Amino acid sequence: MSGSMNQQILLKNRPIGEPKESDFAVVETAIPELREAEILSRTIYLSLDPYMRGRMSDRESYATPIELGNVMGGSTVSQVVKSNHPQFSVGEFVVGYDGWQAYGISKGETLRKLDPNQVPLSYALGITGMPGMTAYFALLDVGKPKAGETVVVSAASGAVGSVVGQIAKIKGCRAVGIVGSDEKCDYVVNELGFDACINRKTQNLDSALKTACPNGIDIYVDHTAGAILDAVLQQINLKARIPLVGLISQYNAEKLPPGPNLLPLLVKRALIKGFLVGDYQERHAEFIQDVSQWLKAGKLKYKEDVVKGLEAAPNAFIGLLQGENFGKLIIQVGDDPTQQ
Ligand code: NAP
Ligand code: FER
Repeated sequence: MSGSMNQQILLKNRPIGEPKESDFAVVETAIPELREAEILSRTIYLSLDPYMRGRMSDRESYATPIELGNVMGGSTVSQVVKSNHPQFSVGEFVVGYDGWQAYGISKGETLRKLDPNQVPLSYALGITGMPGMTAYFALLDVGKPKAGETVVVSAASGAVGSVVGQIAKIKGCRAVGIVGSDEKCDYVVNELGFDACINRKTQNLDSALKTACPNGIDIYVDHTAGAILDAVLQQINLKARIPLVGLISQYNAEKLPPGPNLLPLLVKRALIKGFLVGDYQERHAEFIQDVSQWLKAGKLKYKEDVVKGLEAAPNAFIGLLQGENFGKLIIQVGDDPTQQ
């Protein structure tokens, strides 16, 4: 293959908002001579995935940005056309990370062989690849579905969402998709077997979710953040689980919308969990025993902000919400005979 030409797509500019064609450059380059232990493979399929938008930007993220002028990265299914590597032979099919180019050279560490007799080769970029694995673990390991529960997923006809909903059905759950067209809705329900689907562009999310999830929402696999997450949160059930998998509604955003930036939660795999003290009634004795002991031993300090007179209560309360209290705010309404 030496002497042949490669076609590559480079990142030319960092896109502002939606990427434009002019942010990329298509170039022809000579394929370099293969060195020892290297493999030259011809790209058959290139995966395009939402995360690539993040790599085009130099905003701080979980992934390092692609440098301007470099070939765009991406997962590929390829066929080996030349090999100086003992473990890879010409003609073999591999999945790797050769990027947006017609030929890739690698040392084999990033390549995994594919058996074309199992499933179509391209599946390695989808249902049996990274997106399928995302769906599987986000739903099963984080979502922990139980039969009878309701699972909602956004981008439901896509690479990850379609698998989430179908695994939810396999686990005996009610699966509800959210998508961006009637055609996708029809596919999700009639081909994939979801129980219901909502068109996020034409339907009112709040009322459509109420209708589609009569028993509330137990698991929401979030691919979008933004307005969809907001609407889903209004209808989550007690002890619902929300794997935060993607924030695609913000990937093109130049400025983040008002409200919390959820990306650090995803990047740090942090967990936000609702809490109600009432759930711990049965462990009251445990609490009292420890805290009393720590107070007696001087291990706990405690400060009160005592405001005198019931009539001062409204103002004190107003002040509480403005941070004017310093310590636990108490209104002393009458005498305490135990104190002088
Ligand atoms: P996909 O669903 O095949 O394609 C993206 C879909 O997102 C679009 O078809 C569109 O579907 C929806 N979308 C686009 N812009 C949107 C917006 N502004 N608001 C709401 N929805 C919008 O892509 P995928 O590969 O399966 O990825 C889905 C999500 O999973 C992405 O957020 C991705 O970043 C994330 N992901 C995360 C991990 C991880 O490890 N955390 C791994 C893989 C994927 P509709 O128009 O039908 O809504
Ligand atoms: C995505 C694909 C992959 C994404 C994140 C990843 C938030 C992260 C993968 C990893 O680092 O394991 O679309 O969006």
